[in-house]
Parts: sequence; structure tokens; C-alpha cells
Amino acid sequence: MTTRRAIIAAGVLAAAAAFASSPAIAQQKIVLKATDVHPLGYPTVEAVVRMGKKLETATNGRISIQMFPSMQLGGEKEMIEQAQVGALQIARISLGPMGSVVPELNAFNLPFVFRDPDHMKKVVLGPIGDEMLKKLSDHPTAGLIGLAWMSGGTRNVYNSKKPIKTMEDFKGLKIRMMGNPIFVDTMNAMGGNGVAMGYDQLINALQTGVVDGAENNEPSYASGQHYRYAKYYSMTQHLIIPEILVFSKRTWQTLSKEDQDLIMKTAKESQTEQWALWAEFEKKSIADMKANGVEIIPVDNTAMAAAVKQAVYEKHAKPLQAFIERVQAVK
Ligand code: GTR
Repeated sequence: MTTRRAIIAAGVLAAAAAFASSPAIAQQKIVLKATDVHPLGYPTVEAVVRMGKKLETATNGRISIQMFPSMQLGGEKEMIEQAQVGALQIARISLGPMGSVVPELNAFNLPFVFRDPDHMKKVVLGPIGDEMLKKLSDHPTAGLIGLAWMSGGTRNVYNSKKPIKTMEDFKGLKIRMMGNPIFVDTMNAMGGNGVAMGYDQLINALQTGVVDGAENNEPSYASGQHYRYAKYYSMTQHLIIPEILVFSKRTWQTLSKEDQDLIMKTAKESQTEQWALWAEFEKKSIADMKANGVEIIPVDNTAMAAAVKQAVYEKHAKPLQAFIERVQAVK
């Protein structure tokens, strides 16, 4: 058994013990294991920590959240797997790796599908976002309940070699992308070589030169200190990907309706809090980047957007067309 499998198996046993549904232990303490790739203090982590405090207050300590930040339980692929089997309860992940779980979610993973972060917010916090959460929760094999959406800012490309301003500048550069074919194809269409890899492997890959760069929002780049290995941050703004808070369906089914409602309510509150925390944290991250000598390069992304829309939409967007049109109609 691999270590990862062993961890998951141990987690399943522990979870089964913790969530045994006999009425006699219904009042027992419920400790919800939550995880995130980011460190304590990062907006997504802080919002879930606050959600835990609210749950404790509302239930006199009967329900609480134990947070495992900083990839302590592995990368996002592992988080999804552990939530599916009930080895953990709450995972805050990017929507990026969720495309392989529920393909419709990829409508939000397409490059340039949102005009700007405000447009993304309007869509995901409106009826289309609700519908997507329901699609996830109702999915027969996904094994996850969709709780809430969070902000993931706008993603830009950074690298260790040179300032990237045009598609020509990407030539020969290996750029790490999240594990979803849409993103690898996006990078290839922009002119670079997309390499799929988990976030948990990225810092090492940057350090050893396995990749020349990656792409992310300012908060991830700054809090992960990726500037130590890749100082050129080019404002390509190619992806605006929402973050999602998911809950293990296996555990969910063992909870009372009241507990489910309370978790849902506090999750929606954490969504609002995260969005507010994000705005501040983004500013702070840009200041950190400047203080650490990052070169922030303005980019005219018109040609990149055109190339990406042709290649990536041709290949991935056809089954999602109806959703895309509805997304773009949101003003
Ligand atoms: C971050 C996001 C993470 C993770 C990471 C990545 O912006 O918050 O959930 O997906 O990007 O690039 O893998």
C-alpha cells in the first residue's frame, strides 16, 4: 500500500468511527477536518477557520473544524480523493482540478471566459453559480457537496528567465499549469510549453529548474515566495478561476439536517468574509512582491486572448457552449 493510500485508509477508519450514525452517539463531538494548500492567515484559510469558530459557538462546542493548512494533507488532487472517501470533510480547492470530477464545472475554468474578477463574482454568487454547486452536489459519483465559492483573483505568468510581454517571449519556456488539460492547452496556445503539476510540487520544480515558471494570482505567488526563484511577473490575466469549498458527501450523509443547514449557513458566511479578506490581501501581496524586487511587467494580452480562444475553445468549449453564453450574458 502506498503511503498516500495508507493515509487515506487510516483516515477512512477514523472518519467511520467519528461519524458512526447511532443515535446514542448523535450528540458526540464532531470534529470536521478541513484542509487548504495555503498557510494560516491566507484569506481562504482564515475564512474557514472563522467558520469553525462560528460552528463551535452555535453548537456549544459540539461541532468544530480542525484546519490542516499548507498542504499538510497533500495537494489538491489528494484533497479531493480524501474528501470523497470521508478521510477529511472540508477541502478548499481551486475549481481547476475539479474539471475531471464534474466536466460542466469547466465552463468556469476556460481562459478569458470572465471579463474581470467582478464579472466572475457576479456569475458564481448568482443563479449560475448556485446551479453549478447543485450540479456538483447532485452528481452521482463525484462524492462531494458544493458549499461555497471564493475569490481566486486573476492569474498571471511568472518566470525565472526574462520579462514576458508577447507570445514570442514564451518560446521554449516550460510553465507549470494546474492539472487540467484546458490549462496546458492554454499555455501551449499562448506560446509556451505547459507542464501539468500539483501545487505541492511546484516550489521544488521552480527551485531545481524543472520548470522555468508558473502562473498564479499575486497572493499565491507572494505567500508561496515563488519570487525567490522567478522574479518576472507578467500581467497576462489569462485565467480568472473561482475557488470552491467542498464537503465530503460520505460524511454529509451521516449528519442531521440541522447540522447540514448550519454548516451550509456558516460556509456561505465564510464566502462573504473571504471575498472581503481577499481584496486586502491582494494589495498586501503586491506590496510584498515589490519589496522583494519582483519586476511586474504590463502586458497587452490581445493576441494571446485571440490565440487561446481559437485553440482552447475549439477543443474544450463546445459541450459547454450553453453555459458560456449564459456566463457572458451576465453584465
Ligand atoms: C491558487 C489556488 C490554489 C491552487 C493553486 C494552484 O491560486 O488558491 O487552490 O489551485 O492556485 O495553482 O494549484
